[in-house]
Amino acid sequence: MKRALITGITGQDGVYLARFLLDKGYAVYGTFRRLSTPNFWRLQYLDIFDRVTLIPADIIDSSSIVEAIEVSEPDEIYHLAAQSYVGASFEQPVGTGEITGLGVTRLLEAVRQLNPKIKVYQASTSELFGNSGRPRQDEETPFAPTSPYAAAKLYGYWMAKMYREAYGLFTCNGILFNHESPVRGLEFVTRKISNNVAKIALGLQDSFALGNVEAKRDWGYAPEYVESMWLMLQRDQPGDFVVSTGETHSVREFTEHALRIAGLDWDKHVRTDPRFLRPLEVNYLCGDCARAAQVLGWTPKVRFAKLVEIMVGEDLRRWKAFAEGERFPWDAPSYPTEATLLTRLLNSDGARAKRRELRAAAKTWATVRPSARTP
Ligand code: NAP
Ligand code: G4F
Repeated sequence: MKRALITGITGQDGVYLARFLLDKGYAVYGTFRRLSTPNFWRLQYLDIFDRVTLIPADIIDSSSIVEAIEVSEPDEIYHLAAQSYVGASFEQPVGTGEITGLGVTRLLEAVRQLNPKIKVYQASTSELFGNSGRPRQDEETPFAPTSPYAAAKLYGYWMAKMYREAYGLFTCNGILFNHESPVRGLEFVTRKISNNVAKIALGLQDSFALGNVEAKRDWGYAPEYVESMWLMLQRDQPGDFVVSTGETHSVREFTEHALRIAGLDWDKHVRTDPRFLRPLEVNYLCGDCARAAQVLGWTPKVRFAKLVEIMVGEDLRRWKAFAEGERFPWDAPSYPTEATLLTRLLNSDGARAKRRELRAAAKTWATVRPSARTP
């Protein structure tokens, strides 16, 4: 039985990759950070919490990485742990460098010293390209990072490549474009939109605010993207691969489609607020994944419109189910804004009437949202 260690198993990609590897028959180990409040909701949501072995480790602490490798004895390591939010990297540039950048070197050094035969996947990103000016970005496009996050990831990218060339380690950089899902963090724009549209559709809120709605991204579906990580490590030769859909859409288009699904109108419900603008912006990303298609046999299946439908459908279902008394693993109740809304909703005098209203609204949504619960 093959053994895999996933750093950052509690994140979006971590849980989908863990499920994928379990289905392939792997023994899956994953690192988690000690937090004052545990953060295992995604593992529970996919119903795999009991099927993985969790090891406490912080990527800024070399000794804990060594321990994680010694305990798990992996054939493959998927290094996903990072401070992954670009916006926060402007507020915490040093911390982002420590975790997202130097963390890669800590991991590679541990592999080099403990067992250089372990294959390593490094979570690189389309943010490396910055504002390249090219209509499509591929493995040959020059890098031009425009955030502390992207600069830290560029350092990680080069270290992975350097350890491959200098020490013969099997390291692969997956240059993944944005990929989303119902377990995406609420701070990222796609989930922020799907969550707010769901609340508005169910009459719980009037409007919400966004930053730069003209920014364009190449958005894919996370459960598909984790397969490309595994495919990279199954080859005889290590390499670097762009993974993308080849389609680009603006934040405005994503929002418009989400509103359309719920029968809502932009002018009534969406504002822009300069508080959500970044000091520097990546305006346009669109990937060319021809190499991944040719060498790995990987191609995307879920396209833009379907992705928006999956995300809006699942957030609508969650708000409705919670209001009706169902309890399930979900991040929203941990956020003060959302928790306040939920508490008010459940405790108000008109709660019963509201629940009746929600049930009626939900019947309408049942006809427009995706039929299956598709996490
Ligand atoms: P995510 O949901 O933010 O997950 C990040 C993971 O890293 C979480 O498990 C988090 O743990 C962990 N982590 C953060 N700081 C850590 C530390 N100091 N020590 C140990 N673990 C730490 O990110 P994601 O979307 O799954 O992305 C996975 C990786 O791919 C990241 O490296 C990201 O930068 C990269 N990437 C993502 C995309 C995308 O579109 N999603 C695209 C390209 C590249 P907690 O749960 O405790 O916070
Ligand atoms: O959803 P975002 O925060 O993702 P971003 O910055 O593209 O980064 C994500 O994808 C990268 C791959 O390219 C990953 F490496 C990274 O870890 C992360 O997963 O923002 C997307 C776009 C940006 O242009 C942002 O300025 O949406 C714009 N935006 C407009 N209004 C907003 C908002 N972003 C957020 N988070 N919140 C807004 O209100």
